[in-house]
Amino acid sequence: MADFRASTIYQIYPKSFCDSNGDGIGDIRGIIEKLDYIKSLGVDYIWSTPFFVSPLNDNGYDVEDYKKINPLFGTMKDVEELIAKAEERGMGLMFDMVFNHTSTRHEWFQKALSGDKEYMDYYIFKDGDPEKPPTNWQSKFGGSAWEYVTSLKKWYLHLFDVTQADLNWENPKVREELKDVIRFWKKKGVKGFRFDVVNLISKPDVFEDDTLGDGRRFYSDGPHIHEFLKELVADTGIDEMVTVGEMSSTTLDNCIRYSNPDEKELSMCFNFHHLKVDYKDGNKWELMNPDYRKLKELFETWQTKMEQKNGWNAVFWCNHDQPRIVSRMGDEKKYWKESAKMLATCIHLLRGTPYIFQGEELGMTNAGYGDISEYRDVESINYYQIMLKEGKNEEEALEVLGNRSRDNSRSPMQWNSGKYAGFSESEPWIGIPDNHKYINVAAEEQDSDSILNYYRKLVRLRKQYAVIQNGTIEFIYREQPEVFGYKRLLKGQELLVVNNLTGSEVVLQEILHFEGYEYLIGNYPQEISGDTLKVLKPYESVVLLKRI
Ligand code: TEU
Ligand code: CA
Repeated sequence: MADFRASTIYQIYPKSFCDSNGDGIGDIRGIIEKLDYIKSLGVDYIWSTPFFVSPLNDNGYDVEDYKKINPLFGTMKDVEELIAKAEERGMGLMFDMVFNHTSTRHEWFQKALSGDKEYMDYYIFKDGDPEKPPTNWQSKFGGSAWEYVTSLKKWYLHLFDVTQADLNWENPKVREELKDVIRFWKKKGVKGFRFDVVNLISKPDVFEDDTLGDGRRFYSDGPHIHEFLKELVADTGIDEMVTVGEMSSTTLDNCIRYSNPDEKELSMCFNFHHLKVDYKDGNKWELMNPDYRKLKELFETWQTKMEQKNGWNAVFWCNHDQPRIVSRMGDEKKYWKESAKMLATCIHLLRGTPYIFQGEELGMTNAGYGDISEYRDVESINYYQIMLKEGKNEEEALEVLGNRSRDNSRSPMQWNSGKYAGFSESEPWIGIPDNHKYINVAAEEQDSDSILNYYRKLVRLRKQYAVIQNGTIEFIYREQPEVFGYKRLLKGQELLVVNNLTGSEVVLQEILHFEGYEYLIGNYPQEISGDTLKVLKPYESVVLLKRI
């Protein structure tokens, strides 16, 4: 399998990718049907979000059985075929391991509920007064992070939905159970793993109220996190496999340790700081325009420090929890193509492993649902009610969801301009935006200048040029917020990447000199004459290479 430093990874959300049996819900045979399309993108690995047995309260991130396939998505045979057929095409499967919590339907939790002490210790149960939760910690989906069980006269911790009970990683039996899950899928031929909110698994020895926040400072990058990761990786022998940890509210120092090869923990990390630069006062549910200065500072810090300390970033704009980037930081209308290509250029030439979330390569936009009845996501439905309680009216709350809801990325993949966008023969579980009539694979295949074909070029460049894979990075135009520029350097090669983050022309504070450089890629017809550049067009990207 390809080295992750030269690789690009494609993320699939099975429920919304392709429906093979006409029930309006995407499935595993649907992924198998589209393997040639995925291969045509040039990607090396496919990360699929969970399709294990689950009541789907959080679309599979509430796992009831880690070793069984949810019949809604298919069978174990389908999964084995998917792994084999992907491998035939030189692609590896990365499975999503949700090890911070299980569904409360999981047999372990059911046994705990029946009062079985051994299994109660698989979770975090606390005595306490039924009127007062053990701490003031908040669930990330809103409300208290504690649920009282009358029959046990105890509270249990759930950092996410009430049906997602946090596991007690202090318990070696729990750690053994989860290692077994890894060994099970490794034997099935899975080539890598994504670990869900894995930096939240180590809870503090003492559970106390958070007088400053919602409790996350007590359990994010917790006391034994590096020990637990080292043990998990060593005991399951996955050090050579491609692994990525989703790190919620994490720190740079911890992510350097998580991804530095000497630490023998993970290959790389997802951090989300760059996706909070449009959160007003850090609040996801308060809208503001992206703070480009902050965005650039974050990228520069995480890129240069990870380089200095030999850590490795996963670089991405989109996933199944984030709104669509072209809607968020680009332009859905006049400069839709240019802005989508510019945003891709910004991250695909950085130092790190790029991730493409299904539909991002088409420039898919936020779904634009107009009524709360069109939303499906537990977090969005909860916060709609919370926003109304906090005084927003329905229109205001819907506007926030229209920009922030996770459902914006969960609308069905748009394969063609058909009634259900080629996703299914019947009405999908969630709505499809009208713009699927022109934003779809079939249309963009025909257009050599499409966003789809631009993504293919970017993926190819990373394979072709060692400077993109392993070059050092140096940021330029640091003082000009609307210009996102950097150089990648490796003996013999120098790459110059300049992007205009805005929809207006930008005069470069320093003229860009590039004599001896060749034009590599850009999102406007190549009109660069001479060897200087003074003005960038709206959302323009220019990438130049010099062989030194
Ligand atoms: O997401 C973790 C996570 O932190 C997200 O919930 C994110 O912060 C939030 O959606 C942004 O508002 C992971 C999975 O990616 C997500 O789909 C699951 O819901 C969550 O964990 C619980 O498993
Ligand atoms: Ca289906």
